[in-house]
Amino acid sequence: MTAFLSRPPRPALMGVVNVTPDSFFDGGRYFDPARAIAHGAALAEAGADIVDIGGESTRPGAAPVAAAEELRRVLPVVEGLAARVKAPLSIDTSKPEVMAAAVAAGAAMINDVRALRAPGALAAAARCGVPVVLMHMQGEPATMQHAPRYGDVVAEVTAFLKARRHAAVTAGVDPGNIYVDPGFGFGKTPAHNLALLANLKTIAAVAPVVAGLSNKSIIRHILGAVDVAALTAASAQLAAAAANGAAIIRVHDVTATRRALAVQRAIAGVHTIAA
Ligand code: HH2
Repeated sequence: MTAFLSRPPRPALMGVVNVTPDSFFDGGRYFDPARAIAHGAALAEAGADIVDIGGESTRPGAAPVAAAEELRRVLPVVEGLAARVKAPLSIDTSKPEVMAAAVAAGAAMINDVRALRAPGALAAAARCGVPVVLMHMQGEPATMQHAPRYGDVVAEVTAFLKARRHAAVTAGVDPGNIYVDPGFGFGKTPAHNLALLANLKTIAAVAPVVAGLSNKSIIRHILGAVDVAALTAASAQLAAAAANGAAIIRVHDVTATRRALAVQRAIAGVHTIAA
């Protein structure tokens, strides 16, 4: 893990702030900059090690957002949070101009669901000189859930991430600054998601792993229709499962996830069972 994170005795928690009208879980709730800043500050207060700010929804079916609009959404929030919280900020974007402007405004990490495949993104990330998350996605958000197909999902996602890591290093990104993410729910069926979750350690051989499972459809597939409280509890449990292989866990509810991780750590700390 790079020096920009003081390493906690557990996977680092990345709290999510979606400055969008249409995100699948919290769409519209933090579209107003003041509310987004207050939410990011609350996540940091609750123990988020990183606060991830995004201005374009990537939920299945989401429409693309123009760079000018994305900048208008995220820059005031990056500036406001940089002045207010100590936790490093990450910018969730695929656009080189948003990466550059957000880092200039105080973001300390780039989180790209397209793994720097947009024209100019590799060079922009290299110039920014901050840690980068490279995520796997099959297809594009508008259509990615129509018919995801893989021969061997774990092998194919791992090979993609290895290739994108190589491309990033070739473009000048510091190898120690690279994280990879299998992209749960991004062009994957529930079976694909579970196979990736069960094999996170294979992916961790490429680079430290970021895992985002919070409130994704995998949970509804396992549990059926559930209310928000059950969704939050299940999200925290899935995040704790991902902790077995992930360096960073991306979550909407930092407090619930910290509790689930504390239970997991307590269990892991018991080495012998009294007869
Ligand atoms: N998932 C989402 C967005 N960004 N970044 C990484 N590295 N990993 C993820 O799994 C990931 C991500 C989608 O979730 P959310 O931000 O809640 O929704 P939306 O894209 O609709 O804003």
